[in-house]
Amino acid sequence: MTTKLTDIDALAQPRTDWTREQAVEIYRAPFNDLIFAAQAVHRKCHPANQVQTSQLLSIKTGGCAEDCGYCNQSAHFDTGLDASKLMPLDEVMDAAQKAKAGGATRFCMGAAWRELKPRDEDKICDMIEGVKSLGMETCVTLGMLTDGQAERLRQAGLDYYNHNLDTAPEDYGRVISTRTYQDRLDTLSRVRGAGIHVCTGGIVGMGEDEAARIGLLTELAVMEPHPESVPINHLVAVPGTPLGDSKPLDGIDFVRTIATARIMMPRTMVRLSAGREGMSRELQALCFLAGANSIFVGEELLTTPNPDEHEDFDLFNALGIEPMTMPAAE
Ligand code: SAM
Ligand code: DTB
Ligand code: SF4
Repeated sequence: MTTKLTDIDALAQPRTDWTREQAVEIYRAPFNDLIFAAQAVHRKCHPANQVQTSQLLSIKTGGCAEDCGYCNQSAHFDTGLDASKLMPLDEVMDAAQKAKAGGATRFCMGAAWRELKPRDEDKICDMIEGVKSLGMETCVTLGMLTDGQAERLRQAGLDYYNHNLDTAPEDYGRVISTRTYQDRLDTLSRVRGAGIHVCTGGIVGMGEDEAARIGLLTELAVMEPHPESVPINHLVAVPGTPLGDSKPLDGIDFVRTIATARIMMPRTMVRLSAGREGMSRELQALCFLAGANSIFVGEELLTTPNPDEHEDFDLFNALGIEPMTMPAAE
């Protein structure tokens, strides 16, 4: 390996020439060495005790044409979820105002779409403009984009576009059949080309093997430049989906995933995303120690539960963590 876990100054410099073998060495290092390095890199590149908070809103729920095996919003599976139409602007603004009052600095609007349709562009742009006017950072996740759409969103005031790689390329077909890995990469390059911050990550706990987790992290870490934001989701297993009875990932492996992401992408915001509802306070604390510095707040993610405000407030208090009040330096 060219970079040693003890050479923190070198690790703190972002590089995009990572190999899977190097990622394996990091991931499998003795736990104490791994966490010590991840925390040292973390505090070289980020405030040590601050965590950024984003709030999600599902602006269009269910009935999605894609067949992502983890998702209760796919029309391919019967999960009992009611599909809805695109939410009106006033309801979105209400939710954004509440999120801001609750302390969230970024508002992320998600739609259960395979792609953004031209007929919906104006409404989405109005939502972005509205949320931006509240002084919040804006993020959307709307599926695939075609040429020109990312530029329109940027002009409306979009700061971040979330579009996850989800897993390693060789594991993709096991989870999703209605689109390819390359489709995802193409949308991400349109987002990058339009000058929008890139938010892309994945899901663990889907029954993938260690190689797939490491493969995902390597795909993210060879992006030039690194994504500004990398959400690491733990699967929220929903009955009725193909992955609904997946066994949760071992907590130590989850923390290793976070720490490896932190070391391979030192300046990136690493978000401890879906799945916190099923995690102990101690596991979440280990994730922060391993370099996670962003979470989703609010009682709901898109359609599934998230810890309530008081639990997160108590956790931050217990750990001496402050929510970031200024937009994250990404
Ligand atoms: N339809 C768009 C798309 O897939 O890009 C945007 C919404 S989709 C719900 C956003 C992301 O949420 C997915 O890429 C996936 O990584 C994550 N996600 C969806 N269902 C999940 C679940 N049950 N557990 C964890 N993460 C999930
Ligand atoms: C991301 O990586 N995680 C968020 C956000 N991006 C859009 C979504 C998590 C969804 C969890 C399942 C649900 O609540 O529907
Ligand atoms: Fe549709 Fe997104 Fe769910 Fe896939 S993850 S089924 S694209 S809403």
